[in-house]
Amino acid sequence: MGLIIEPVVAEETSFDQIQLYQKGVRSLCEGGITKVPPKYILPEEERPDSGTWDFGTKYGSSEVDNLKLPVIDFAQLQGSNRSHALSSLAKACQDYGFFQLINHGIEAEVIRRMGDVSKRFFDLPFEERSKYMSKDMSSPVRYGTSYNQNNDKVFCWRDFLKLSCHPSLSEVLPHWPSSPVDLREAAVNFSENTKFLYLMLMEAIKESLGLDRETTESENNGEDDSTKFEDGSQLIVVNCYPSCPEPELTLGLLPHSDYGLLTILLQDEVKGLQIQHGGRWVTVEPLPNSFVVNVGDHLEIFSNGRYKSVVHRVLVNSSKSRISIASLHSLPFDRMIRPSPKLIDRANPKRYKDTDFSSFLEHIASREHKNKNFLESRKLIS
Ligand SMILES: O=C(O)CCC(=O)C(=O)O
Repeated sequence: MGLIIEPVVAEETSFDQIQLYQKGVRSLCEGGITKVPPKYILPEEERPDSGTWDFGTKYGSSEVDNLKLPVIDFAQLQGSNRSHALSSLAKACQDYGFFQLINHGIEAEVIRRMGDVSKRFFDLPFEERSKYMSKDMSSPVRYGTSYNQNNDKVFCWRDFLKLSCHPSLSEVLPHWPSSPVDLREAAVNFSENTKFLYLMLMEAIKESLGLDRETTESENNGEDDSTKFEDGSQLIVVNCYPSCPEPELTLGLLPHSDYGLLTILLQDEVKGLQIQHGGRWVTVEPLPNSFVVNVGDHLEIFSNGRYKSVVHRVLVNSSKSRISIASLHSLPFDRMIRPSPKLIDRANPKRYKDTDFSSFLEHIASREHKNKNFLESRKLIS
């Protein structure tokens, strides 16, 4: 028989219910629910159609809500049309902080297998998935729910599997889930392919900022700059957003920005991702065979504010569950990220304090990560 959770006021949430929420949204839904439990109900002003950001346009109700992001053709970026593609890339990073990447060169089979195995992972019984639950942020594998289930007052309608790719794939691989049996192979292929894409994109981004290899080498006291990108951190996050009986009351992910340099995101055909653009929330139209790429906080810092890390959130819906797979890239965890000296002058003074990954971890452990509050805390000029 399905488990019915009666609406209760938040402070009366019982221990059993807390235990249930900690197991994640999949488990909650498997019990059969017809209402969103109070733990997931956002205050009215934070709900998807609150009007705070969309000037009264109800989400999903109008064509204006759907956004065709700038499209960057990876093949052009690698070919004779590079300078034109670099200008489009610069414009996309400045004006949107997001773009869709087409002709990326990753084989369709690599993407299909990663999507398929991710779905099968979330279909496993809770007992199998729960083997990978951990509170340790530096664990090579973490299964969990919401954004940070140790801190979040209101829970997000999302479960996740996080696969760290560090310090090396061979070291982390034995810790990754052994079921489904093909998960490790599919995720290794996916991570290697997205890492290559990231390295190529960072080369292009540096060039678009006027930073050639010699400039960045001299900034690093002669150390080859490419090593700091090649040895950089990579985290694969598989997000699962089950269908939700009352999607207008909750969110799959609250408004946030990403911490790293670049995020390369694979979304399935179900809409859900929204970004802040032109003072309102707009839905990113899924584009077949593409990746959504976005600027993270570290790239906003590195570019001294020229490229924008844009706040985004995820809507859920009542009929379809959605899966997205994000590959988050940054410098090695022990490296400082700072504005490139070449991008600082009298007209553009240094805008951010130097920062590293541990300061981000301290930040999210001590408060809710909302909007761009980490980047705000690093600002020298408001
Ligand atoms: O699911 C999505 O479309 C976005 C995911 C996201 O924002 C994240 O993983 O940080």
